[in-house]
Amino acid sequence: MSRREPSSVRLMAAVLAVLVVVLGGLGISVAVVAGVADGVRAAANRLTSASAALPARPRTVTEQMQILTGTVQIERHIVTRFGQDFGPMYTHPFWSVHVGDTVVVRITSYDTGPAPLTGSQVMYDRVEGTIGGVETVDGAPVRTVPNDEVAHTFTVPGIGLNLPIPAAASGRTVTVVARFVARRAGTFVWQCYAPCGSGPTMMGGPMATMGWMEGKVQVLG
Ligand SMILES: [Cu+2]
Repeated sequence: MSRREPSSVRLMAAVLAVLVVVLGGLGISVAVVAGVADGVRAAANRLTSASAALPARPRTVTEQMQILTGTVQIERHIVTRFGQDFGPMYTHPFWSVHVGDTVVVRITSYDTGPAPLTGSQVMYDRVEGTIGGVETVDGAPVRTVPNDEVAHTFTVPGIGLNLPIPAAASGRTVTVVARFVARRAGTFVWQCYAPCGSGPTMMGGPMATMGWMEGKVQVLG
């Protein structure tokens, strides 16, 4: 008996040691498998949230505006907007795009009266900030519009975009089309820099009224 006890103790110790090693190994394996599973789940979550934040882009969007003048043309807007005869005015003065969008701006003007740029605003007869540095006027690409033919501008200083809009020929419309890429998120005021309004400087009335010769472009991130 005196020799048996130590040997059985040794045996039990050995069994215990084996059990500890096996169970320990199992534990590590379980932990490793759980860790890997967690990692895979986290990666999958990251992928899901990343793809949720990124709808199919880049995309091309078109924003259409009109420049209306006179009571007849703006009549349908008077009731819904300001209740007074107040032209000229841009339609669709507030619009939103996304960062990365290629934006096609299409402006059709009914205004036949030029409003030449004066003083420091003469520089707004140049096309700025568009793809290729051009706009088309009734389909013909141009980089500038002669100052004495400018009737309005569509200018977004915060984006560096400037589109001079020439006066339409009598009884006609003129259509300006340009493309730009929205690169920075934010809300940017646009305005017309041609003195097409009222008052001594022709910068009053619609020129000073949000929704007429000024509005906002929102670029969503
Ligand atoms: Cu104007």
